[in-house]
Amino acid sequence: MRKISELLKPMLLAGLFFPTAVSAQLELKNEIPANPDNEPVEVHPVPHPRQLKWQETEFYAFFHYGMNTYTGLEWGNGDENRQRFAPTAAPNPRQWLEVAKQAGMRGGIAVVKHHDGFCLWPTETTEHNVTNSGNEYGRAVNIPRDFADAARDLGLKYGFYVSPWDRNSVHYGTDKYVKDVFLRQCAELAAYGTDQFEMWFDGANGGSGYYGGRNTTVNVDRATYYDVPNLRDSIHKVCPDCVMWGVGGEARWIGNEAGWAGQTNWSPENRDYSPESNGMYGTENGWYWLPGESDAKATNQGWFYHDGESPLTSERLFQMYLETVGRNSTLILNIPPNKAGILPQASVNSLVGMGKLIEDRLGNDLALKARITVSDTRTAGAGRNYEAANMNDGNKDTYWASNDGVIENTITLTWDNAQTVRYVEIMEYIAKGQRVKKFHIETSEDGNNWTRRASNVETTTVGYKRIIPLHGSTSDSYGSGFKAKAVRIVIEDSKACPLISKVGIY
Ligand code: FUL
Repeated sequence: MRKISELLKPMLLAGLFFPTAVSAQLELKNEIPANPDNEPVEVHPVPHPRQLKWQETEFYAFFHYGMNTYTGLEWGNGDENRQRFAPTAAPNPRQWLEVAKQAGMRGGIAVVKHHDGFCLWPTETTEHNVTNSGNEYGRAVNIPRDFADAARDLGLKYGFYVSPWDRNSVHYGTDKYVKDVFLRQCAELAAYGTDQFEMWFDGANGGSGYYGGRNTTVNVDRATYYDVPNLRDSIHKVCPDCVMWGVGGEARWIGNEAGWAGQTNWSPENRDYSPESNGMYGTENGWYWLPGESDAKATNQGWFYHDGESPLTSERLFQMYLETVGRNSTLILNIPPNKAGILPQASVNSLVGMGKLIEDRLGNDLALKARITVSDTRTAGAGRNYEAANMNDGNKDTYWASNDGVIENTITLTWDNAQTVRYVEIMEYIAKGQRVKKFHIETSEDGNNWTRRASNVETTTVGYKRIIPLHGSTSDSYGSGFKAKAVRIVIEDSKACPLISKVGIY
């Protein structure tokens, strides 16, 4: 390889540079950026602020409702007679969201167009919409409007599922479909509220369909066909906090529809990952922030309502919660509205039961009345400290940190009297990147002798939130608990000094 000086020589001889300019350019600046708060440096990649807000939604509902509710299909072909959309009563998205709230959810996403292309709002992009449906109830439907209004009223986040694949549109597969149908539909939906938290674009893209009578198969390259960069930019201009899921590239599919994430689950990921094999786990040294979302059904049949379906038990749903929200993923749990456009009572009971389990089991944080001590505390800065007490102050913006280079750490919570403990919750301050690689948990009945708990669990990553059932099982997680005067979290390995914003003990 030629030395730089040799490369520069001809230029200097040609009089292109003055020697002083060259030396000024080559001189390495040794400036240390001001850091009056002694803040730890980020471990890249880090989340965009909208991804952070999205992550905090944690647990939200999915509502598959539409033409399929009346045809009994899961994937309509696109040739369904519009008259078949005929609700037996006025659909009531407010009831959907009230149940979601009682289940402990913080938001919901409504399907407003599935692969059959039938739109649940009066769109200008296609005739295949509610205004041409079979009865008065149907013609009055405007799910995005009513869903957004109800969500705001109930203090919940909301968003819409709009299928990029459209088996009805004669234009599907052409540029015209993307510009005049799909992007315009997304823009129409964005107009229902600038405070949307997520737009959902499913992965099923292209194949056979009606396509306006063409009755053919249309295949597209989903990576390029939908003009995603343009879509993302235009939606973000109006809905700055709206995470574009799936083809939007801001949150990843967890890779199964069974309601579980890997015990080891990194939010960093690479662009070329395989969702089916790696979605559950992420990639430790992945290049960009692509957090996992787990979509799962709360009922035993399809995504849409089917006669004869029944809900999963509240216990099973609680297990899903532990295996998703408790493993650094969000959970989007599907509850199908029925032909009357409401959630059936059996689903309501199961969901409300789930909410009660979450509240009963994870609602009384014993850490709030514990003393917290740590093996090392980062030196405070002018305007910020990194004290252990930041982990049980109820403030997500404060965190405990150790000094740079101090990777192994212990966090100990102690009570005067023994408590019965079953779950430990740990949250990293992920705004500065996901760090923890290995930890374990111990309890002590007398405050002196320690026993390792959940030793069968992969206590590797933490991420935004990790919940560990101390007896090691998520399927029968409650049990009788352990008597403990103290609980100790031992951090064994981390990409850099760990930053923990919360420890909860239940
Ligand atoms: C998939 C779709 O094909 C299913 O019908 C369902 O909507 C699911 C949540 O996403 O991609």
